[in-house]
Amino acid sequence: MKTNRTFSMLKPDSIEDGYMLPILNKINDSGFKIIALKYKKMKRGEAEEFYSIHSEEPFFEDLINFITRGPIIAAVLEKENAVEDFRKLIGPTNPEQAEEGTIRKTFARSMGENAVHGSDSDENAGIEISFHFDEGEIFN
Ligand code: 3AN
Repeated sequence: MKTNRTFSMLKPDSIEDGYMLPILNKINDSGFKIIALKYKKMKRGEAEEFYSIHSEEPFFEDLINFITRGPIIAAVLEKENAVEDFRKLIGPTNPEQAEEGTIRKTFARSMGENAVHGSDSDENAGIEISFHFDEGEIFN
């Protein structure tokens, strides 16, 4: 399997709950190399673009309000099979359905406030990484 990249974002709930470092540790200890990292607050327009796939969903407004209400941590992670392995590590969108040991089971509050984002395909990983980072901000 090839070494590749995925995009992750620690969402405002996990920062508010004091889980920034525990989650970064868990990611590191699970074999992902953190090759880019940024602490930032997303602007409304940025969030609407990032989540444009959900623009017709009934939860869209709540999602945008949530993701822009406080800072996030954006990260680029490198590992063999990064996208799939990271989705396994975080667990499903609804933390109630997540297995013990997954990030969402341990740290998420709810379906809407589920602690962390992980790209769902290599294609989207590429799009999401370049949305948040210039190539010069990525170190590997
Ligand atoms: P994931 O983050 O597991 O890939 P997506 O991309 O389908 O999930 O959804 C993006 C975000 O939108 C989720 N992380 C969650 O915060 C929110 N979301 C998705 N589905 C729902 C839902 N049915 N109700 C409330 N919020 C949702």
